[in-house]
Amino acid sequence: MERTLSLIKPDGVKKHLIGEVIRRFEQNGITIVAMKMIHMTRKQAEGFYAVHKGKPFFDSLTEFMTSGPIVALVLEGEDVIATNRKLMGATNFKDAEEGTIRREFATTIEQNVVHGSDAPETAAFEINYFFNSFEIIS
Ligand code: IDP
Ligand code: MG
Repeated sequence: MERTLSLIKPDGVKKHLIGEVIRRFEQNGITIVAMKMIHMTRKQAEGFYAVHKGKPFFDSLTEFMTSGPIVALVLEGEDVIATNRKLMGATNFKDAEEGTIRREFATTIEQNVVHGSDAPETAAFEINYFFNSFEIIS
């Protein structure tokens, strides 16, 4: 069993895609073990995306991620990190496979509806960033 962090980004929440995204997780055998809605501060967004500090899109990305509420979820399942990334599709929706969340709903490379951890180490850091142990169902 593996866990990963998913975020429904401000564009996804604004477009009323919370249910659609969660439906895709559940229909693909993924179990939700934690969930909350939050509106991040700039500091919180900068800390979350610290690996991207210095990149040309960093300021715009952290501004976007604080432009409205997000939904944070901890997903659990076998190979859930890879399964979630597959359901999300490529970062740039134009490169994303047909039928993926980003291909269907993203509007720009930045406003791509969902975040998903990309490896076990980043999943551990990112889950911890949003949830304490009492908030995750075991
Ligand atoms: P990922 O979300 O598919 O893991 P990352 O490379 O980790 O992609 O980038 C994090 C987020 O930063 C992306 O989801 C997207 O919102 C934004 N982003 C990535 N590359 C660009 C870019 O070239 N221009 C604008 N925004 C970008
Ligand atoms: Mg990433």
